[in-house]
Amino acid sequence: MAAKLIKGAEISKQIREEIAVEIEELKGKHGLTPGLATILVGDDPGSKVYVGQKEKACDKLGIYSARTDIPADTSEEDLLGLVEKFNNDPKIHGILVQLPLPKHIDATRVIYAIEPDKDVDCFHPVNVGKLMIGTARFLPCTPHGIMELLKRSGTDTSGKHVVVVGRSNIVGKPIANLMLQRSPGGNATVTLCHTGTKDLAAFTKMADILIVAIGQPKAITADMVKDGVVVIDVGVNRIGKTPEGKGILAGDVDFDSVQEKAAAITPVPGGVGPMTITMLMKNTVEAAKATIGTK
Ligand code: L34
Repeated sequence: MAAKLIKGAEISKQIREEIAVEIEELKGKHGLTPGLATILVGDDPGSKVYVGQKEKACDKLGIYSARTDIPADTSEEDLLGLVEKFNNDPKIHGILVQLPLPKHIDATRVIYAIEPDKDVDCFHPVNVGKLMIGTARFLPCTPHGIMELLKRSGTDTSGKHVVVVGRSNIVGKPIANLMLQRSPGGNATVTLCHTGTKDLAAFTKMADILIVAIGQPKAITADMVKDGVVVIDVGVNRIGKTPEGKGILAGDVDFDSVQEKAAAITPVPGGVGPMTITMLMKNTVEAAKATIGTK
């Protein structure tokens, strides 16, 4: 039986409509326009696409967007200076430095430099710590998007076995944490697998909900999952080009075979990706709201 598709693009649209109402209210009642600064270092093709999508989403929603593109050989000091400028700019409520950064720049140092109240990615250790103890204002965009996909597709997580594959700071670690919080959308039993895991399939086969974020095209195949699993595929891998020069994308999950066994699955593209952008918009609005009454 073919799986139900969890359509991130559609769910995303719905959430953006809700965000648009909030923005209207902020502008009308408080004269406040949320502002997002995006910084893109270098010219990684994926990063360019994603930052472009972020800028476009801001424009459509009426969020002020300040995009800064700087060359790959920019020094760490110059990038830190730019972050500091936006930390002090009252028009900017959210700051996003697109990752990955060039090798000569210490990404940790850059993340530490972002004012935590403007850290709409939720990458700063203060915000990561708050996330762990369940008191965060922002949730990281991709994990937050996954939570909303599960919620809005009617997937209950409480008491389920969630298996996460991939231990990145940006997806795997935070989503595992969110899934085990004693709160709606969480309360799951969580297993976190990674490159050190022996017999990965033994774990993925146990999953009621399988979340994969490893950046390896079609790595999870049908023989690695059980019937009725709900699959969230976070991977966006560029695996080639059509004769017309359009990029071909594949997830971390072998969609064609796995969808035969799954109860529900996210497609790539049009699954988790658009949700990441949408939750960034949401966090930017939250960051703007938090400044009301503090000036
Ligand atoms: N600082 N760096 C920072 N914050 C982030 O939240 C990100 N990420 C990840 C990479 N670096 C980051 C993103 O924005 C990944 N990511 C992201 C965002 C959007 C999409 C994919 C990854 C997305 O919209 N993907 C589309 C396909 C777009 C295409 O044609 O390439 C999709 O439908 O999946």
